[in-house]
Amino acid sequence: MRVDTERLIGENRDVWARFVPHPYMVKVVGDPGSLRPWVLEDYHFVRGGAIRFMLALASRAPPEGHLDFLLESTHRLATMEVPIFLEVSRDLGGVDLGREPSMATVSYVSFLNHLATSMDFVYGGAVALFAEEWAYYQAWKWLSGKSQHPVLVRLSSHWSSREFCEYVERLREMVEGMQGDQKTAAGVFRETCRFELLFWDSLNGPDTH
Ligand code: MP5
Repeated sequence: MRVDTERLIGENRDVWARFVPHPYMVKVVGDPGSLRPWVLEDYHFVRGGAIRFMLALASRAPPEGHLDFLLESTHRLATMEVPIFLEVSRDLGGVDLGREPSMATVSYVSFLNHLATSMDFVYGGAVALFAEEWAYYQAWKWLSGKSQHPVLVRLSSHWSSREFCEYVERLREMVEGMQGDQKTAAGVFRETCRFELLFWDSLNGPDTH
């Protein structure tokens, strides 16, 4: 059976309502300096988590199918996104990226890595990758145009760009083009969305700095 991504998105309206826009994003628009905890957390998410997660997924992708796409996307993260964190950290007056991340970030990353290694390619990692990228696209698209602060413009122009949108749509096609079980996909999709919400909630919470 084909996985229906619109249905997955529609079933999680309660989650989107809580983070598009997320109260933390609203705070950031008013005070871009409050983005500092995000820089640390997302740097760890991407550097220590997403890159390895995508490599693990690529290692299980059928060679005639999505291998090249996943490898290119992983390369883009390592070469384009990691420098963004360094640049933004500097522009916000220096964020110590060596500090340990919150347990929300640590558990989100281990959830993704568990999926990539323990479930089969479709049901696990591909659905989760689509969910986290789709969620991020929505979050940053909301912010786009709401502030002229150079750091916010820099970040929203990356995660809500046309290129990023095309990448998310390509992930959607990848998920829809595979044979999958909608119920399992729905479980993975929902858990990923809830982790995404937890990530944003924790930026407002006591576990970060
Ligand atoms: C993404 C991210 C987007 N950077 N951080 C979180 C918490 N969720 C999603 O992923 P990518 O691979 O950086 O575009």
